[in-house]
Amino acid sequence: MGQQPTLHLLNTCPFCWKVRGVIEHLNLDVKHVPVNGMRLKKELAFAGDWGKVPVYTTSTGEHVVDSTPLMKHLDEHHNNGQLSRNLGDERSQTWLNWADTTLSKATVPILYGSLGSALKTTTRISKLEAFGFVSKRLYAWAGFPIMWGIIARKRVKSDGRAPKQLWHDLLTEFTDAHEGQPFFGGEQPDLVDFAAFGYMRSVSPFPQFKLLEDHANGMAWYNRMMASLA
Ligand SMILES: N[C@@H](CCC(=O)N[C@@H](CS)C(=O)NCC(=O)O)C(=O)O
Repeated sequence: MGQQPTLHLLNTCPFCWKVRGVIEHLNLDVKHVPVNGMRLKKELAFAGDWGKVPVYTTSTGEHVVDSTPLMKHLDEHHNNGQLSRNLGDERSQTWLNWADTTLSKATVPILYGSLGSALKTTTRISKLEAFGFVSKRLYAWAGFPIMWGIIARKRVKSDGRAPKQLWHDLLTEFTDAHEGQPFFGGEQPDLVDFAAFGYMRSVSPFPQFKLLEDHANGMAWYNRMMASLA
């Protein structure tokens, strides 16, 4: 039996949302442990020098890191690899890679792409995460110009599209790749669906999610994914 498995996470981390989707879909009994984003290295030192969330600790005390391998691990150990059933195909490998490289880069511009949205985002994060009293305020107010100025504007500029347009284009590309099926994986979702779903869902605690809500096919798929959770 051993100990209850744990998932060390940041509540707003997109990579954590990927894993959380699989945990909920499989209805696994996993304890969520939110960590303080300002003390990640220290709080995650128990798992070696990876220093990033998510970190999953199995019932036997083994640590598994890196969201995509971690999703596969959960699927293999608790679901007979059903979600990974298509990963032998080139199509699935291509789109899994697309989610982890292209779609993953779209979350920062939508959350921090303008000064107003950056402030909304850091304020919201400071409420959702397990910060200490001082670091909470520091993050909300010092974090937003940093995220806006340095990171997001660079990304928005290098793409050229407004963050909303970028998301709409990506959702169109992705849902077109479903080839008329309800999910990328066909009748049922697979690991590629859960990777993409995690990135999109990580925007859901923020007001900017409404910018994605008028993508009809994207939202229809998103709602089917929500309905697939236990
Ligand atoms: N490839 C990793 C990336 C994880 C990652 O970058 N997590 C962020 C939080 S969203 C983090 O912990 N960053 C801390 C750092 O890089 O020092 C995964 O997919 O799990």
